[in-house]
Amino acid sequence: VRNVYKKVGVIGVPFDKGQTNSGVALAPDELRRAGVIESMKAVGCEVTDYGNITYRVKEEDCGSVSNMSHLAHIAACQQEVSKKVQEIVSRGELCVTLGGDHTVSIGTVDGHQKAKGDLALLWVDAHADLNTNATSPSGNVHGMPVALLARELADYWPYLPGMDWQMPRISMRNIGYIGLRSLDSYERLTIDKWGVAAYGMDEVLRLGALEALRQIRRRIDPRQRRSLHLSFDVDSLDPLEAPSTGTPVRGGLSLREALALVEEVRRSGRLAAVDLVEFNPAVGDARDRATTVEACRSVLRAACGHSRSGALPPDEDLPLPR
Ligand code: HAR
Ligand code: MN
Ligand code: MN
Repeated sequence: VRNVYKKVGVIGVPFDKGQTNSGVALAPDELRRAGVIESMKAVGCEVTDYGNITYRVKEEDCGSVSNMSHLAHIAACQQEVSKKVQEIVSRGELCVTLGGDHTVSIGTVDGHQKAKGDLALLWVDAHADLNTNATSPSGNVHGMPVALLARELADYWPYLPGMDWQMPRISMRNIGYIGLRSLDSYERLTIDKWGVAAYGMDEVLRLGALEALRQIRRRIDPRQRRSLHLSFDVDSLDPLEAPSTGTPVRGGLSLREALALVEEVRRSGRLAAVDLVEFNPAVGDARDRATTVEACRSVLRAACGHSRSGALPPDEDLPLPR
């Protein structure tokens, strides 16, 4: 299992129009500057950095939709993200996407789905990101990606100009949440109505993170055969561990819990795509930024197969020390 996805393809998506804080678009280059690509290589993976996604807004797609900010930019950017992720996953590489705000997962999940068909989506987040434009308290699209991806919610959306490439193809049955602690009332209603495998911080405390994950995986992928998509919002972590993010909520996952989760998902051998989103280098001071970068680095290393309990060297015949 350790050798599955030895090849890793990284893209950056410097996209910040799903929310209102500037700075989250700086994250991919900030993470590169901090050497996270080298850290992933040090785990033993062959890592290709495909650079940052660029896009152009098409005039004809500029129709606006109420309570949904910057739709034309989101539609154009996420279409490019989807194409690139589809290409990387099809090549058999673990696709690592450095966001950007959480709207980038509209593109990454779509691209992964187009490459692999049936997938199971694990959404690690303080928030459920399950609003439609009709229920969102903010109009910020980073609070809506799951609602755009879910098949069961397709009828709750108006026509979205520019989004024809995107099809809501994932069932609520195959979506699991862990780390939740800030839900809007319609998000709660949606989770209850469809019986979504949604585990908040209360369940993490009651069951333990690993038991919560085991239950989620049994529910979203009962036959253990789906391709796994890990969408990791850094605000799932406690703000003490990841202070540089736009909508921090106290009482979150410890890095210890998050790494155990990511290591366990990786061990499944079916992890094909990872999103790391909502790191905002402009929030907080230099020390906050450094703390958050280190948290991101360790999450990415775990996704690439790093084990905190140590691993055999790749060739397995190191000479004994004399
Ligand atoms: N639920 C709120 C909204 O829809 C807040 C969403 C906030 N942010 C995120 N998402 N970082 O994970 O506006
Ligand atoms: Mn999110
Ligand atoms: Mn969040």
